[in-house]
Amino acid sequence: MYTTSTALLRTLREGGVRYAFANLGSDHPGIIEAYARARRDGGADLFPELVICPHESVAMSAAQGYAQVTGQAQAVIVHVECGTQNLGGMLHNAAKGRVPVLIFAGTSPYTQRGELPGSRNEFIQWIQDVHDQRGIVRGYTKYDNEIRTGRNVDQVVHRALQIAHSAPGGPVYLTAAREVLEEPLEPLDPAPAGFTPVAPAALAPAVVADIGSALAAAARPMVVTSYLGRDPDAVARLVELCELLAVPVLESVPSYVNFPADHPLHLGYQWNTPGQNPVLAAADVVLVLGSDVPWIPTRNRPDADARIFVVDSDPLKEQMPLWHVPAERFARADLGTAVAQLTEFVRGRDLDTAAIAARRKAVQAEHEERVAAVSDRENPAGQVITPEYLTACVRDEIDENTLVLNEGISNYQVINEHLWASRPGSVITSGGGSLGWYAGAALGVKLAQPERTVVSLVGDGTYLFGVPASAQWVARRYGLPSLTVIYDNRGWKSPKLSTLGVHPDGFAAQYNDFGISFEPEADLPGIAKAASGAWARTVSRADELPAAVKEAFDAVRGGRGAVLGVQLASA
Ligand SMILES: Cc1ncc(C[n+]2csc(CCOP(=O)(O)OP(=O)(O)O)c2C)c(N)n1
Ligand SMILES: [Mg+2]
Repeated sequence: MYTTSTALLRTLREGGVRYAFANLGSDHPGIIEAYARARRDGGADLFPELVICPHESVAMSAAQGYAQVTGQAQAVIVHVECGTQNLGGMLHNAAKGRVPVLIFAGTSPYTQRGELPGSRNEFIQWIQDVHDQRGIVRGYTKYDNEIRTGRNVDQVVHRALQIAHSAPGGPVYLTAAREVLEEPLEPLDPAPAGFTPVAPAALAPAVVADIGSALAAAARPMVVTSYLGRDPDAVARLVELCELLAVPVLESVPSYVNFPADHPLHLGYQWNTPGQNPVLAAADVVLVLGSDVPWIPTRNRPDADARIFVVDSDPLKEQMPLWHVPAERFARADLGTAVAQLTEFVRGRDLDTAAIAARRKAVQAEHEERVAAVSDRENPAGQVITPEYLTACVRDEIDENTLVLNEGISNYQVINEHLWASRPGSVITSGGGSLGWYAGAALGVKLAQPERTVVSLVGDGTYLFGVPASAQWVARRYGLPSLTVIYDNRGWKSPKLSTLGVHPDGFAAQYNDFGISFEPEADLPGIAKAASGAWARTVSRADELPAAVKEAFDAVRGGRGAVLGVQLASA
């Protein structure tokens, strides 16, 4: 028996989908049957491996995490419209982070009297019949379609993957009704010939000359980037360009490692940082290389006379209704390619080497000053654990094989500053704003790179948004241990900071009445212990911290999942 379900699964695997993160339902008998048949008769290795996820949000961020470290879309299989709704904010993250994921959902059967195999036979199939299932996700997907027959399922799936993988990447969504999934077929040839993603784009020669001449002639040039390091090879190219001209690099809201933190041209990090960045204010040429928020103009912006250039795979942020950077040129290009073109252009020019050498010296002095200030902040304040000290303790256990997932929220910037990450590809974030990504993402990256030690640094609220009971169960079931360190301020500090930003002297501030406290707190690591048998511990004293962090790393390196709750000052 070869059905549309068989063809769908074989096509996914041919298209590079190694795993299908799945949450099953009454729409999936064709798929479940195809797996069972293949496991009995042979051929299951021609399908994606099923990873059962008890919550869809975990499935979605697992697929995102896998694709963030490999570039390869995986599949998420969910149940009709309600499973689709449960993808929720994790779909937002993949869309905003421009990460390819293929989502497949069944639909309610479209016959109700047994006209076709798969026709309705359960009450829920009337209740789950909605007018526009694909519309639920359309604001967050690059492509959606319904598979209407098995005869061309290979074309529809390969087209969806081609679009998902083409820059800027993103999620795609396919549906099929039960009748279609049951349809018997002549076997297809599911090979993806002719469906490669769009090739990387280069800058037009006139744009290379324009930006290259501006950089070469600038007195105080700088680069601002958030996600150039999505392509780890682009980082070395950026280092080469910046070294050639002594251009410093500011990482604004970084979702990848974009420039080595230990490089003397590294200018530090900027998130919701209050106040004006002096280097940005003084810059005469600013090159924005892959950033959604290069600065926040109400707090911090370049000089009105600065010459600004934007190079991005998505230079106009077409999915954002309100966005503007006052640039003199916007160019769409692959960042690694564009940077290599600029380097080549600049190499062919007569450069003012004395001015460049002087700038290099000045930037290096600033860098050293900043490093010293950051390292001063790591000293613990008595027995109170500060986020700076905690991050330093974690950093001490990190080796070249460790991957950090940063979902530290009000501590995003502290984590960047004190991790001091210099290896491209060693730190990632969700790239979006829906909390709880770490829990599934840790599973996805561990599946993709089992040899790596995976560490999530998360807020206490974020820990819970990740549906840890579900994610931890998956971790044990599929042998995917990781370490989660909770920056536990027993509440949601960020909405408190947001309120203070708008109403610094309001009632909430006067009465310390923000409604954000989690006291009395749940046993957060205990949730993981119950779900997966993870190593679980909470610490609150600074002198206990280094040993606890080491024990947690030892547990995870020994193959056991671990959750360390670290009590900081209350939010
Ligand atoms: C899915 C989702 N719900 C709500 C929010 C709004 N939100 C932003 S930050 C935050 C608090 C997060 O708490 P925690 O992880 O403890 O970090 P903290 O702010 O305390 O550092 C909330 C609720 C969000 N971004 N995403
Ligand atoms: Mg918190």
